[in-house]
Amino acid sequence: MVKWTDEERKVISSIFSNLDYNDVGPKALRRCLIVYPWTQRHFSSFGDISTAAAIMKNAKVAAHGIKVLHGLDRALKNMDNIKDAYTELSILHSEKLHVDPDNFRLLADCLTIVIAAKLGESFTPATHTIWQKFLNVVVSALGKQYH
Ligand code: HNI
Repeated sequence: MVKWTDEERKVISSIFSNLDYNDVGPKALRRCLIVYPWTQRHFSSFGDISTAAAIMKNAKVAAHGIKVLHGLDRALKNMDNIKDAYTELSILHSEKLHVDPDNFRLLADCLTIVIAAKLGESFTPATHTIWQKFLNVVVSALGKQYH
């Protein structure tokens, strides 16, 4: 089981309490789809995502970005058992959606970039280290049901 210090818990809670899901979620998913275009294959039912401009104004992409970001709430609420908290989502992404688990890291990195841009200097290397640990645990949990 992953151990968290009080400081780590504090920093992660503080990032979430200041998180504007409706802004950060869409920005992170758009960036992922544009920077790593192979991830677009999973979103063919979302309408026009054929160009960066189309992705930027696609309402379904924006809505899904918010949904995915809320997918991290379950990690925040289950800090001491993140692995089990993602069993269902891991099975969904593996068996139904067939998302390559390498892509979880790519989206996680896009999320970090968006959050870093928003927080500016307060996203210090120390904060980044803690945030990265949190995302690594989530990414690993999401990949757990792949076999
Ligand atoms: Ni993901 C659906 C969370 C990464 C493709 N995804 C979800 C849902 C959540 C979620 C929550 C909604 C499930 C439900 O309706 O029951 N996804 C997450 C999280 C991450 C992630 C927390 C990583 C941090 N998903 C990815 C990646 C891809 C992806 C990297 C593809 C590249 N996800 C999908 C697709 C769906 C999805 C596709 C279904 C979309 C739909 O509505 O048709």
